[in-house]
Amino acid sequence: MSEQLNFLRDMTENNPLPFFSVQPQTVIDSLGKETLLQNLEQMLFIRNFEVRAESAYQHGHIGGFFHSYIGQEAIQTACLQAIGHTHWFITTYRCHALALLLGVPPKDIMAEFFGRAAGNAKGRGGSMHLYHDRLLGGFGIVGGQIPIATGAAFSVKYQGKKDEIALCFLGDGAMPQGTFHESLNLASLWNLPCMYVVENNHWSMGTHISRGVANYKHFTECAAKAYDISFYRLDGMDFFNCYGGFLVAFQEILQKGRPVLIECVGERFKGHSISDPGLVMNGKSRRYGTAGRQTLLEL
Ligand SMILES: Cc1ncc(C[n+]2csc(CCOP(=O)(O)OP(=O)(O)O)c2C)c(N)n1
Ligand SMILES: [Mg+2]
Repeated sequence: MSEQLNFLRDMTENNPLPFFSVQPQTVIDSLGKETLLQNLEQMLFIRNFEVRAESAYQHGHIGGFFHSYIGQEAIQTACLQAIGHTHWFITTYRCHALALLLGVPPKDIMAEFFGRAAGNAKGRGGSMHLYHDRLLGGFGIVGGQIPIATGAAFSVKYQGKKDEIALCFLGDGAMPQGTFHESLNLASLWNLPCMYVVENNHWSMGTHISRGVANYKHFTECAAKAYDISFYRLDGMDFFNCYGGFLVAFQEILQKGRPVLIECVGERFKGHSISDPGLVMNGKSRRYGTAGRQTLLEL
């Protein structure tokens, strides 16, 4: 087994770093059966929607890029359940799930994929650029969304809105970017109500995190420490852990008026995008995400 695959095994199967502690039974008791079933349905809907869209792409009906969120559904579903919709949201090109969760009609997203004028961005944006009342966009430039989220948090604070925050999803590959560091610095200095959520799926396109991020196991936590920001590590494959962690982090932002940095450790089950066959880049036939657990089955 190559060095790279050893790193992968280390991150996914024997991750020694502790997750924020959440008792699943507490989440079950507080949300109740109906709400939990709604969340399960939501995650299944996101997955089926993307499977259908991928099929349309493979039949040549959809052009351009297409980045699937399959495997990571628990993160944004639990987050929205925990913090609600009345905030400012921004994410990467992997934006289909967040758009669906925030209420963009599925037919508007599908029409956008097909390049139709009836699409969410009038057919001009494609799958990476979806918007809604509170969704400031999916972004194609790695790290490009982070300063915009920071600006949204500044605006929320400037307007004196005490129960709103800005929420920024980013990939692990965006952490070495200057935008990440400049944003954390300003958010800390200016006490901005921003939740930065790193969705650490261990890969930036075909580059494993161990080859792109120094001190990769501790980088996120160290960045939080460097900028004096609270840090939470959550299990991105566990709806209950994500829900509990997001809820506590959200309450902390509202109470302290300070940013938090969250790392959700998870996996994408597909390649980087639809044009990536999903094979780890060392020529072996191991696929992304095979060491992972099935969030949907567990819920
Ligand atoms: C500034 C910039 N550099 C490079 C790229 C090419 N690129 C697109 S996605 C990507 C990997 C990003 O990985 P990560 O942030 O971990 O997000 P994930 O795809 O895993 O969700 C790269 C390098 C880009 N879009 N923007
Ligand atoms: Mg990644």
